[in-house]
Parts: sequence; structure tokens; C-alpha cells
Amino acid sequence: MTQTGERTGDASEMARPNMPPPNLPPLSLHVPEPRFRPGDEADFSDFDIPAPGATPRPDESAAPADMRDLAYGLVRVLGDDGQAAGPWNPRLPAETLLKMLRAMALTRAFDERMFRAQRQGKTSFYMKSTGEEAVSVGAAHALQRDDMCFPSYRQQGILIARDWPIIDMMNQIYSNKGDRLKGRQLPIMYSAREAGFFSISGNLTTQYPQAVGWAMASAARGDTRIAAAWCGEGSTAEGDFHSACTFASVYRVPVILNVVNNQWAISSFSGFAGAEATTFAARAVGYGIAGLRVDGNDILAVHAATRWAADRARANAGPTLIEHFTYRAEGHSTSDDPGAYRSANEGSHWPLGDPIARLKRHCIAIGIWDEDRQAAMDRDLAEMVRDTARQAEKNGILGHGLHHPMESMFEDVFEEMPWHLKEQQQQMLDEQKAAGL
Ligand SMILES: Cc1ncc(C[n+]2csc(CCOP(=O)(O)OP(=O)(O)O)c2C)c(N)n1
Ligand SMILES: [Mg+2]
Repeated sequence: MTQTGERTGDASEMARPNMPPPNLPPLSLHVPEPRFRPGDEADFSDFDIPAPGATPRPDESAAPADMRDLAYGLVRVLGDDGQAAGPWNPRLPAETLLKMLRAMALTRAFDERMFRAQRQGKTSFYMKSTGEEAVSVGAAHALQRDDMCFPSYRQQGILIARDWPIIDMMNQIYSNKGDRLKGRQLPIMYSAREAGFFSISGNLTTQYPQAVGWAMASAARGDTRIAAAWCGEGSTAEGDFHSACTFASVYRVPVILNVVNNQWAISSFSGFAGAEATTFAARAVGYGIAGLRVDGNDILAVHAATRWAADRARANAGPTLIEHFTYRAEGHSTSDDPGAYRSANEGSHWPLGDPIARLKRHCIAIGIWDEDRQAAMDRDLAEMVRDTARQAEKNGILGHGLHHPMESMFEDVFEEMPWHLKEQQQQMLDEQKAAGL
């Protein structure tokens, strides 16, 4: 630029008046790449897996700064020998162990049946939680029944653990005349206020600020109920995750923030959400929140961590962020084919095993269960799910027309339907009639 304001030289000189020394390397970006792709033999032998019982258990009122190591470790209770070990062992009564085993098995049987129903064209969409059942079932048993859950689409185990009727879930999946949500939500996006199960949203992580807000309201009213939210590891990349953490930290909100790290976000691996740099539990460190990293396939560890966080929240000692380290054993949804992007044997090589098999082994090891009873339970549950599905199908399946009347889509927004909606509703009915529908 000259004194009179005229430009001199070319544009690049203008943009970079002080050229760097010529010996610097060109800048570049790191693009994460998963370790195994289709055709690769998965090998997790270099995983650092602490022994069950090895992780210390701080007091529920511990300052986040005094328990940072827990955000980088892995709380584990169940060993390969089926025994429970260490300070995190929740020492649950046999009755609770068997209830959790049944709820996980029912969740899996339900998933199997509904997946098949989608393949048979009875519904448009389904999402399984195979391999991740301990995350939701363990938490549901550690929370109070009236604590409020803000789940993602992979925590159907909460509803099942809270004994919500599975026919109600099936009616929603079939969007039939028994669907309490009247076909207004995508299949599997349940809403059950009476079960403390907030409406699932397809927009990832919106449930996080909602959970924090709900828990703030609970505290503002002097209530004793806490909230818990779940999102996937991929979803932690959403802005909502971070604003929720900020509010939770600032106001010491009585909330549990669960991150279900199942390694995959549809076809993107966890590295794209930051897993190569640090753990997801370590997000807590930056916000000054208590952070726990837990073996998500060990239901006793999940239960113990959730109870720890719930006691902490109830004592006004602040929120907890829990990373559940697990593995999405199947496809993301019925619309996905994981064979296109990940190694076929990743699941079978997963070093933390299967959550149902691990709890079963424990129950057998402590003498309250056996293989025959497990087989009988699996058979009974499969039959019960099949019979219930038949009942639900009588209320209608996809394409059979047994849904709520079309005009009902205008209802339930306003207490009194305003005139312009009435007009639109009538117009729709007239058009349907004219078309002979
Ligand atoms: C805001 C938003 N962005 C993108 C999507 C599309 N989407 C649906 S599920 C999903 C992957 C989420 O992965 P993760 O959070 O790890 O949960 P997971 O499915 O593994 O349980 C994506 C990208 C969406 N539904 N909402
Ligand atoms: Mg995921």
C-alpha cells in the first residue's frame, strides 16, 4: 500500500507480507483412519485392559481434580473367571443379578424379532443394541425408577429394564392404531413419560441439554430426582454436548452424562470424534466434571459407576460424565451394511466379550444359575416376544392401513384447534374423498 492508498504488488504478496523462511515444511492435516477395514484380521492384543478390581474407587464427593486418572483408566469388576472383584463390586443381591440377566436377554430377543420384522417388510426401520445391553440395563437398575432418562435410540434396554410393556414398543415400531405416538415418530423413537423415558429425537445429542435443563429444574424446585442422558461417542462432536457440559459444570447440575463409546458412528470410526487423541471420559477433565471410564460390557461396572454418579448427584456434589467402552456388534441400523466399511471379525475379536455371556458366567460361578436355566429362559423369552409381536401385528403393520386416522395429524398441538388448521384438515379430507381414499 502506498501513502495515497494505492495497492502495489500481487494479491499473494498482499496476503502474506512477511514470508516465512523457505525451509519450513508445507502444512498438512491428519485424517484418522480406522485400524481395520474389510478383509483385515482384527487384532486388539495391544489393548491396555486393566485387571478387574484394579481401579480405585474414590468417595462420591471427591473433587474432579483428585480423580483424573479414572477418566483415562477402565473400571472393571467381572473377571474372565466369572468372579467379581475390587472396590467397585456393587455386591448386588442374587435377585438383582438375575433380573438384569433377564432384562438383557429380553432386550436381545426383542431386537432379534424386530430386526426380522423390518426384513419382512412389517416396519420401515429398526436399530439393535446388540453387545451394548449392559449399558442401559445396568444403569436402569442403578437409578431410581422415577429418575428421568434422556436416551439416544440405542437404550431400549432402559424401557425393558423398567418393565415397560413390549407390546407398546412394538405398536410404536409398527406405527399402528395401538401406537401411543400416533405414527408421528420414526419407528424406535419411543416416548414413555410414565417410565421416565424422554422422547427420543433423531437429531443427535439434543437430549443432552434437555437432560441438564430437566435436572436444573428438578434442583430449582427442591426435588430429589436426578436426570441421566446417553449419547454415542460420535455424538460428542455435536455442539449440544459441549453446551450441556458447560451448564452441568457451572451449576453443579444433578445429572449423569453417559457417552456410549461403541467404536462406530454409522461408518465413521471413533477417531473422527477424537478417540485417537484422548478418551471420551477425558472430556470431563476440561469441564471440571467427575469423569469415569467404564468397561461397558461389564454390567457390574456399569451399575457401580451409575450408582456412584447418582449418589454424587443426589448429594449435590455435582455431575458425572461416564464413558462406557463397548462395541456395536451389529450394523448401525437396518439401513446399514457394516461389511462395507469394517473388518468382519472385529466383533468376535472384541477383547471385552459379550455382556450377557459375562453376567451369565458370573451367576453360574457364584452358584445361582446354570446353563440349562439360561437355555430355558432364552427359549421362553423368544416365545414371549414372538407371541407379543403377533398381538401387536393385529393392531396393524406397515402398509396395511391400520394406523391412526390421517386427520389426527392435525391434533394435539393446540388445546383448541385454530381455524386455519381446521381448514387444512378439512381440505385434506376433501382431497382424500375426491381421490377415493
Ligand atoms: C445432528 C445429526 N447429525 C447427523 C445425524 C445422522 N446420524 C444418525 S446416527 C449417526 C451416528 C451416531 O453415532 P454415535 O453417536 O457414535 O452413536 P451410535 O449410533 O454409535 O450409537 C449419524 C451421523 C443425525 N441424526 N443428527
Ligand atoms: Mg457410536
